[in-house]
Amino acid sequence: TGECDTGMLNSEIAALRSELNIIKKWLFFTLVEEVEKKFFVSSGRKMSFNAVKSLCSQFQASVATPRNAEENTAIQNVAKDVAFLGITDEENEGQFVDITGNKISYSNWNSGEPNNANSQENCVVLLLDGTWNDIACSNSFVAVCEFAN
Ligand code: NAG
Repeated sequence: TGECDTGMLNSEIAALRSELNIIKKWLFFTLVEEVEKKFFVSSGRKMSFNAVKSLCSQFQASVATPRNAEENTAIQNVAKDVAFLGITDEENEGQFVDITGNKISYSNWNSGEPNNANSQENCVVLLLDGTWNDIACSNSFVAVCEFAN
C-alpha cells in the first residue's frame, strides 16, 4: 500500500542521512578546518591568484579570507604551505580589500610588509608562520577556498 511505501522510503532516507553524516565527519576530519561560520579546504595545488579565484568560484566558494586570528590559524592548518588569501590592492595601491571590494578590518602583516616590492605586489599570501606578505598575483601558491557553513 501507499502507507507501506512511505514507511520504507522514510527509513531509507534516514539510513542515507546517517550514512552521509558519517562521510561528512570523515571528510571534515581529514581535509577541512571548520570555524564558526565557515570552513576552509585546500586543493593542495599551487596556482596563480586568478586560477585560485576561478577554482573557488567553480565550487560556489570564495578565496580564503581570514577575518580574525582564529580563521587565520585555520587557513594555516589546512594550507600546510604558503597560500593565497582573498585580499588585493589591485584597484588602489596600498588599500587592501577583500574579493567583494570591502576594506579589510583584520590583518596580520609580517614586519616590513606590505612593501609592494618592485611595485608589483598586489596580492597577499599567508606565510608558514601565519603572518602575511604582499606578492605578485602571477606567482603560484597553494589554493585555499572558504565555504559558508
Ligand atoms: C622577498 C619577497 C617580498 C618580500 C621580501 C621581504 C618574493 C618574490 N618576494 O623575497 O614579497 O617583501 O622578500 O624581505 O617572495
